[in-house]
Order: sequence, then structure tokens, then C-alpha cells
Amino acid sequence: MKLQQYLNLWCSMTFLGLLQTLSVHSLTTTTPRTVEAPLPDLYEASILELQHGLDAGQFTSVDLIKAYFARIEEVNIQGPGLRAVIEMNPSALEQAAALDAERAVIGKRSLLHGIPILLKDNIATVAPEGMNTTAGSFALLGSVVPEDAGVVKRLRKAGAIILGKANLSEFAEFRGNLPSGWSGRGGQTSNAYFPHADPCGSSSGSGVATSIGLTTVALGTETDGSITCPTGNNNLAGVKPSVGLTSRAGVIPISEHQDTVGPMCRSLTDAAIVLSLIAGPDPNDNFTSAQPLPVPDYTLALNPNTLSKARIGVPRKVFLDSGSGFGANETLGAIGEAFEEALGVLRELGAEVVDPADLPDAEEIAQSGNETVVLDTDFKIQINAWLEGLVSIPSGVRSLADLIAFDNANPALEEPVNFTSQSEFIASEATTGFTDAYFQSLAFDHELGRTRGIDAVLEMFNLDALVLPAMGLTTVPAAIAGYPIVTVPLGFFPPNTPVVPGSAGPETVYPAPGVPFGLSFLGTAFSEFELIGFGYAYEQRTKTRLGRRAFEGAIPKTQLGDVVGK
Ligand SMILES: *[C@@H]1O[C@H](CO)[C@@H](O)[C@H](O)[C@H]1NC(C)=O
Ligand SMILES: *[C@@H]1O[C@H](CO)[C@@H](O)[C@H](O)[C@H]1NC(C)=O
Ligand SMILES: *[C@@H]1O[C@H](CO)[C@@H](O)[C@H](O)[C@H]1NC(C)=O
Ligand SMILES: *[C@@H]1O[C@H](CO)[C@@H](O)[C@H](O)[C@H]1NC(C)=O
Ligand SMILES: *[C@@H]1O[C@H](CO)[C@@H](O)[C@H](O)[C@H]1NC(C)=O
Ligand SMILES: CC(=O)N[C@H]1CO[C@H](CO)[C@@H](O)[C@@H]1O
Repeated sequence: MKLQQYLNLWCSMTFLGLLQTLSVHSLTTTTPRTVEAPLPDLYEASILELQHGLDAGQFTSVDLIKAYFARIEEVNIQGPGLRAVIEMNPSALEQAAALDAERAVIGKRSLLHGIPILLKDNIATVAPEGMNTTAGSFALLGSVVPEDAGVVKRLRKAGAIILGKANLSEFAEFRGNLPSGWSGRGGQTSNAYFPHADPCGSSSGSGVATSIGLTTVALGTETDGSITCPTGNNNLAGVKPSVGLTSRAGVIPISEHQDTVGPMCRSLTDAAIVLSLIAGPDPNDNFTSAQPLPVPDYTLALNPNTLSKARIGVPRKVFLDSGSGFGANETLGAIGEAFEEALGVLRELGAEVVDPADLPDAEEIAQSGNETVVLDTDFKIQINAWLEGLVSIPSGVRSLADLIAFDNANPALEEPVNFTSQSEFIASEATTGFTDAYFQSLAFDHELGRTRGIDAVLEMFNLDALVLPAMGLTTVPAAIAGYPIVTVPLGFFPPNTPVVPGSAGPETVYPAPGVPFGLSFLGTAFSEFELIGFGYAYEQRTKTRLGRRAFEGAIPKTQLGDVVGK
């Protein structure tokens, strides 16, 4: 079958599944709308709620874009200065109008038709649309990419509207010791739950913007922790997919062996809808040919009974002994307490919790330098290819060496005070290509993460998944294995939490009262469907996200009612 035929078939199959879910949801989770039904609150609005309103003619996608733009204006640079968004799409209103017209005449293409989505600034969009793709760096400002990223092509085909680009830790946190959530172009992203709190990185802007409804949904990317951690710190549901499930073509790279693109949303329902539409093979990223087909409709995993009889393991050594910190740390003890409670919830939901269920090689993983060898080597080769592949670049930067020189020559733009800001660039520049040592380290990573790590513990205890807090170094085993992580809200630091200043950069604090943290489900390659099911059962039982809102000044006031009919 030709790819296009396959895609069409797949789209219609997916669409049927999504429709089925939509009707399930309208029966069970929403009241029937009358003409006077209230407009959805954009702080929390889900894709399904917005589709109901769009279909019923309560508001249009043009209204949505206007409302989100106004919300961004309120809090991004003004007010609390959250700096979550780096650029708004100057073509978004025009695209929204076209999609509104298409909906009126032929109906919607998918559940993302006319829905705004924010992209991390390392995901490419074509230049004539009006947005940059820079990974936050002035060195890439004005550069022209050859084409849209693979995931963006899929989003456009599904009818989604690219709302803008999200701030991030510059170069997805692979430049050096930079503050989490800081980029030269975007400045310091701040958490919306406490003034100046660490948003975590590197998908910081995707996390903060989604947490308070500056967008309906967002995409982030992860090489090691960059979706999982900001999903947790910003009270969201996110999926870090298996390497090879979502295309990395057109994504400013760190390493093809670990990079992934995934959704960051306010619910796993939204995340499942987005993932179903961005997953799938892409001829421009051959790792995607390794995934099992057909791509599942992940919305069919949204069943609250999935944990009944599931066997879930607790790999305590990964988060207690490997430097993740909070095991013996009073300040971070709230995470440990909430985690123990979560295990109780899993049991209540019928899961058999196997505790501990340690990775047999947990200590080896904690001590291993193999990941650094692989990432340092891959980054130089891949970023050089990215820079060479650009149609044009005003800075003239065409290699990693040029990038380092650009930052040195432009300290006012690219050098935050008191940070050794290029250590990873410099280490990567010193690598000499695919040496024997590199291939050895890559093989060790796969062995440590997969055969002697995650797969070993799953088999040893006959487990369906692992569960652990979504923070710090807990992402390493899945990162080196290329395996998936599904993260949902777990809890919030209590009101009496002492505020620790400067922890992620001079302008940040962490922890602090009210700052969220997450719970992660891990599994083997391409187990997203099962992990989404487990996460959903937990999310629906606890509804932790709704337990706390952002601080008052960080909550935008503009709502659909302010723009509809204006
Ligand atoms: C990039 O940003 C600059 C300056 O903000 C802007 O003039 C330009 O239109 C943007 N887009 C591209 C593709 O250069
Ligand atoms: C992708 O292609 C490269 C080079 O063409 C090759 O070395 C690599 O093994 C391929 N990877 C997969 C997963 O097919
Ligand atoms: C506990 O965590 C805080 C915040 O990350 C950190 O500043 C502190 O050094 C940690 N204390 C110990 C004993 O690890
Ligand atoms: C890679 O992992 C193996 C197995 O744990 C270990 O023996 C080796 O020292 C590691 N290599 C590096 C560079 O850390
Ligand atoms: C940078 O470090 C110096 C010396 O430790 C200190 O005096 C200064 O306040 C720091 N600046 C910032 C912005 O943190
Ligand atoms: C959309 C938006 O507000 N972008 C801002 C991001 O931050 C830079 C630096 O402060 C501003 O110049 C942009 O306007």
C-alpha cells in the first residue's frame, strides 16, 4: 500500500475510534448543551468541550485564537511575566477562518480540527507562515527551514491550528549549565503556581502555557526528562513516546537515539487524541519504520478499569539511590508522601503493587557515563547536519563550532550571569564521530536500559508497568532505552514548604508552596496504549489537577465571552 493510501485509511480508522469515544464522553462526562449553555472556561477547557462548542456554533476557531492571544498578552511579558510563549503565529487567524468555513461546509477532519496547539520552539514550521524555529537561540533567528516538521505536517492535515512557539530551555537543555526554562530569545520561563518557581525543562513553555490555558494543548520534546519533568511541575498529563513512534524529522536534534516528540495537555484524554494524530511512520525519520502498525487509536485506552488486576512495580532504587534527591530530603518529602498515597490508590483500583521491584542494574545506570558519550557524539553530527540543511541563516552559523563562537561573541544575548553556559556544546564539539567507544556506549545504553533494566524487571516480576515520581533522574532508564513514559498529576507542595531560591537559576525558586509534581508510568517499547490506560484510571480516580489552581496573578482573565460576536 502506498503511504498516502495507508494514511487515508488510517485517518478514517482513527476518526471512527475517536467518534466512538466522543459519544461515550458526551454520555458520561458532559451535560447536554442548550443554546444558553455556558461557554467553556479556557483555563481548563478540553478538546472535546471545545469541539462541542464549535460544532454547536457557540463560538468559532477565530474566537478561540483571539481569546488565547489575549490571554497570552495578559501574562506572558506583562503581569507575572511567565515568558512561556516565544512567538504567536501571525497566520493563525487566517487559518482559523479557513478551517471554520471548511467545518461549516464539509464538517471536521478530526478532533483537532480548528483546535489551537502550541509547539516547542525546536519544532520546525515553514518560514512564510511567519514564525521562527530557533530552539530559543538568537543564532538561529530568521533561519529558514526547508519544510514543516513531520509532526506538524500531520497536525495541519488533521486541521489543527499552530497557535505559536513555546519558550524552552535553550537547545532543549543541551548547551551547558543553563537555568531550566531559560533561552536567550525567550528569557526565563516561570511556573504559574508560585511566583518565579522552576517550570522544569526543557519543554518549559509548553508546560506553563498549557497549565493555565494559554493554549488548548502543546507539543514538547524529550531526550531525557524534558516532557516528563515539566509535565509534572506544571500539573499536566503528558506522554513521552517510545523513540520511533512520533517523527523527529524537522525537530532541532540532540540525539536520534533518544529524542521524541509528545503531547503535554491538561488531561490524558486530550493527550491521547493528540498522540493518535501525530504518531505514525514518516519517510524522513527511518526510526519510525520500527513501530508496530497500525497506529493504535489511543483514545480507546481511556478506560477507568484498566488497573484492575494490573501488576505494577515500584523501582525504588531509581528514585531513592540514584541522585534524584528526595528519598532522604525533608524539603522534597512531600513528593515521597504523595507517592506512598498514590500506591494506595493503585491498590484500591485493583492493581497488584509489587514493591520494591528494582531494576537489577539500577546502580550501574546511576553510575554510567554511556549516555553522555552517545549524546555528545550524536549532537555534534546532527546539529551540524541541521545547520547545514537550513535554506538560509542570517547569523551565518553553519556548525556547532560556529554556534559556540556566536554565543561567545554575543554575551549580552546568550550568556546568563554566573552560568557555565556552553559546557555541553564544548564537550560535544570535542567528540570525533562514530568511534568504537561510541558504538560500545550505545550498545551499553540499550543493554542497561532495556535487556538488563526495564525489560528485565518487567519480566522478573511479571509486571505490566512501573510507577515512580516524575522528577529528577527518574527518566534515565527510559531515556537510554528509548521507552515511553506517561505522566499525570500527583500532588502539590504544601503551604508550609520553605522557598528555596536560585535552585534552577538566579531568577527561580524550587520547591515552593503549591508547586505541582507528577506521577509516571513506565513500560517497554511501544506500550503507550497500556500506560495511557493505567494513567487514565489513576487520573480519573484522583482528579489531582483540579485540586489547585495557579496563583491569582498568573490566571488570565480573557474568556470566550469577551471575544464572541465582537
Ligand atoms: C522571525 O523573527 C523575526 C524577528 O522577530 C521576524 O521578523 C521574522 O518574520 C520571523 N520569522 C522568520 C521566518 O524569520
Ligand atoms: C536509518 O538509516 C540509517 C542510515 O541510512 C541507518 O544507519 C539506520 O540503521 C536506520 N535506522 C533504522 C531504525 O532503520
Ligand atoms: C534537598 O532539596 C533541595 C531542593 O532541591 C536542595 O536545595 C537541598 O540541597 C537538598 N538537600 C539534601 C540533603 O539533599
Ligand atoms: C557503560 O556501561 C558499562 C556497564 O555498566 C560500564 O561498565 C561502563 O563503564 C560504562 N561506560 C562509561 C563510559 O561510563
Ligand atoms: C553572580 O555571582 C556573584 C559572585 O558569587 C554574585 O555576587 C552575584 O550576585 C551573582 N549574580 C547573579 C545574577 O546571581
Ligand atoms: C509572544 C511574546 O510575548 N514573545 C516575547 C518573548 O520574549 C521576547 C523577549 O522578551 C519578546 O521580545 C517577545 O515579544
